[in-house]
Amino acid sequence: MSNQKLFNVAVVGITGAVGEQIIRLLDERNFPIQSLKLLASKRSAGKTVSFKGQEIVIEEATPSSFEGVDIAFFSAGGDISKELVPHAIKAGAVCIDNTSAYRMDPETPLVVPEVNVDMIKENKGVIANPNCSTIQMVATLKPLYDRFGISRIIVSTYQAVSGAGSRAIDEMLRQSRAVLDGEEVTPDILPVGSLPRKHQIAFNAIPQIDKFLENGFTNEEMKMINETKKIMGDDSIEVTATCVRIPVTYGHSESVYVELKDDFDMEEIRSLLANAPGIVLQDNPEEQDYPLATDAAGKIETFVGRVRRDLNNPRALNMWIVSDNLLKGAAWNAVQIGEYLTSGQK
Ligand code: NAP
Ligand code: 3JM
Repeated sequence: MSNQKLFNVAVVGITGAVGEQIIRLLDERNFPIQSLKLLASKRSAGKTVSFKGQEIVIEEATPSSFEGVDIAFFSAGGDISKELVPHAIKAGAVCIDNTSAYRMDPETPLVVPEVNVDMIKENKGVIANPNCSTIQMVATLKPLYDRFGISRIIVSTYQAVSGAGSRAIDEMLRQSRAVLDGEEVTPDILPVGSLPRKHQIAFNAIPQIDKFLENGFTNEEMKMINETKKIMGDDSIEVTATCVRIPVTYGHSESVYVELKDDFDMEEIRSLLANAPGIVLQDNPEEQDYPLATDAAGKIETFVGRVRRDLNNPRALNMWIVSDNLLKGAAWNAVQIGEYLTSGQK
């Protein structure tokens, strides 16, 4: 008999693409659960989800859902987090929020455990999980930052449709079948569910993720820019991003150009990446071996390859970073934070 303390856990957004992965990881990792409350919208209330051989009935998430809850995972969109996180905190829960609602709040730690695990203990009831594209990039660049410093990052992303939720996965599959069958395609969700203009994702690349801001960048691009500085704790890093949706189901890929502050040799760069926690160096061009979304899907690690010195700037590198956006990019990073809380390492 283990005498590990057990926790009352709630998951808000359990029927979603992220929520589904959170519960799978809680099961696989044997998260120390005393009781598990599964929450979603009114639409899902009454449906059941099986967890460790038990059928758990989904309840509607309301302000009074959090009585007795110790740890609450939120992935039901920013508005739900803004509404319900304060109630969960009041009820005594620590919230791990997957949405952008609290990420840039100066009082809220924004945590990637491989980068800034110490920030977890600074929480005042909510810990924010960064954007998926940011997480895999900062986790990979952290050892290079610590050793050489980083002055600039230029990133272009190739993002999977699952990042836009389960309905976007269905839409890509439906459109792909329609194109192959020579039928007309009627876009319904992408690029942004809440905006009226839609574009075909099947056999296409859409240079818009989230809405446009006045500066010409999209909100997703600004998340990468602002969150990278906050997580690294360094506002001096110059970051620019172009975020693109492509017809891949799971796994975001990123082409990253990074300027370091000091001279480096490639052997040391490779060794730093190969030994970084949570990172797999997969870089054997002679065997045409490099990270692929199809290989990274379903894995919790982040994969980096195509690592090469820039031809114009000898202090800069180019690389290709791939990770499962629903795992390290969302559910795994959140459950990892939960594991720090439950292990008392906070
Ligand atoms: P999704 O597949 O569309 O699922 C949305 C979930 O939210 C469903 O469980 C849905 O429940 C629930 N929901 C919707 N309205 C609700 C309401 N009024 N009250 C309670 N629950 C409600 O989306 P997803 O991809 O899982 O993403 C969910 C959220 O997680 C996103 O909106 C985003 O904020 C965040 N996210 C974060 C990352 C990251 O990188 N950290 C990545 C992806 C997403 P019903 O089935 O009952 O409608
Ligand atoms: C990924 O409805 C919403 O507020 C969710 C929008 C969203 C986000 C977000 O801003 O929280 C969809 C997909 C994210 C994210 O991780 O930033």
